[in-house]
Amino acid sequence: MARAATGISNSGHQRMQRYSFFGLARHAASFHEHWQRAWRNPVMKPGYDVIIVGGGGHGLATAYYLAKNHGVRNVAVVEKGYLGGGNTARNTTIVRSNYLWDAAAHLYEFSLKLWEGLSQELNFNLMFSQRGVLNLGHSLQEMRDIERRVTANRLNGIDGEVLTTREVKALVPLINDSPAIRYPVLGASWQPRGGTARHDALAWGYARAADNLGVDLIQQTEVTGLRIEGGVVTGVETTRGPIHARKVACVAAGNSGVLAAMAGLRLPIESHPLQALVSEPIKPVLDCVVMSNAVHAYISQSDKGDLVIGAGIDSYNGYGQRGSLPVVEHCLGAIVELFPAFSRVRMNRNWGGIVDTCPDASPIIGTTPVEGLFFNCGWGTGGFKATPGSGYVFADTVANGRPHPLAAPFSLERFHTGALIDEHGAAGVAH
Ligand code: FAD
Ligand code: PYC
Repeated sequence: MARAATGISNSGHQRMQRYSFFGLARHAASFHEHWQRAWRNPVMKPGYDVIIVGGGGHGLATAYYLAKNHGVRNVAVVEKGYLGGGNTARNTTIVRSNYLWDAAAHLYEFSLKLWEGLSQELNFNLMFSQRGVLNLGHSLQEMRDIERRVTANRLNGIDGEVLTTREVKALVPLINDSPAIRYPVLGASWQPRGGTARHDALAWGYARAADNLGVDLIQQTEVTGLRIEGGVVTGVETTRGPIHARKVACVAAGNSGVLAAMAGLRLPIESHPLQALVSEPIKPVLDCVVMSNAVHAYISQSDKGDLVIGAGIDSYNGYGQRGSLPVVEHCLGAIVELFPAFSRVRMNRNWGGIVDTCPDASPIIGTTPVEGLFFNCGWGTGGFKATPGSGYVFADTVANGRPHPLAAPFSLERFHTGALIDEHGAAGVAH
């Protein structure tokens, strides 16, 4: 991480390096025995001020900022599986803020700024790496769209450049820059401050920090019903009994439609499978993120050496965390055309998540017609990068019972007023 961005002095860095060296050595010598729990395993109380449904990154971040920024500590995060085991564990870790419209650009940039100080704030190494993100253009129209988006980004103070084919080749020497391929690379947008982070670490960092502030993290407990009396939420039903709450905040990604139905609400959301793969580890060959909307494929290389590859969504709706082979075949065909050298790399694992997509490819954050019931969902294929910003603005929204200014454009109301925030272009690689 760039030292200037962390605000830590040289001597501070040296101290941290010494500390982490001795910390690593101590843990290595302990053979993973007698490690302390990173968070408590609390007994569920009969009631809380706020219940957060969903222990993914967004739910945990919301809990942390509720406790830290608003002093709301009588909070439970209720998770049906294990913390961070949903899309948070399944995503391909790309972080960027190069969205087209002002409302989205401001929200994602706010989140990126939080990322830049988050390892320090949470005292947890998120392996945040600002290695830069390329979005390739393969047609004249795509290049025009890229120019428009980069110009809009710069007007919003967000870093971005339009690169030529030659400049892309200089950044990514392995890329196929032949004009004769099916989707020739005509150029790209480049966001240098974009990059990757460790997805699990984000969940664990927020979980530990929220727990430290007194939040109860309740795992293996599914919310099966919402208690509503006279239009006001009063709690939830769970597989381990009812819990009373003054406010309920649903942050359940692909399962948001199911939760909304428990309150008699219908969200404009479709749940789709989204798949990704990792290869065997290979030597370092790719030091930035490469995404292509047109071919529905993207790739980066993890610190361990795996190629991390993602596909477009499967077009059918579903709640199974798996997709179909033709989507993966299409994605790998495109990757091999762009990177012929990778045709000999073997794939290790393939998995799917359930992504919650809105008609305008933007999230829903805010209040509902039920008093005390809030929803944060619809992040679709692109919510990992938004986790810090989403948690921050949603906590503010829940604490104050009205939308945070950055969240206001993302209310459910927009589907009545027509003030949609069409981000298909920026979200495009996977939608
Ligand atoms: P989740 O992590 O899914 O958390 C929701 C939690 O709610 C789950 O743990 C679930 O078990 C729980 N839950 C659901 N129903 C209930 C219930 N009834 N009771 C209790 N708990 C419940 N985004 C990016 O920005 N960059 C990327 O590179 C990227 N790549 C992706 C690649 C793939 C393959 C996938 C699937 C997604 C990708 N995303 C990416 C999107 C990103 O992963 C999600 O938008 C983000 O992780 C959503 O976080 P969350 O906390 O809202 O959801
Ligand atoms: O939103 O940047 C993104 C993304 C990349 C892959 C999936 N989503």
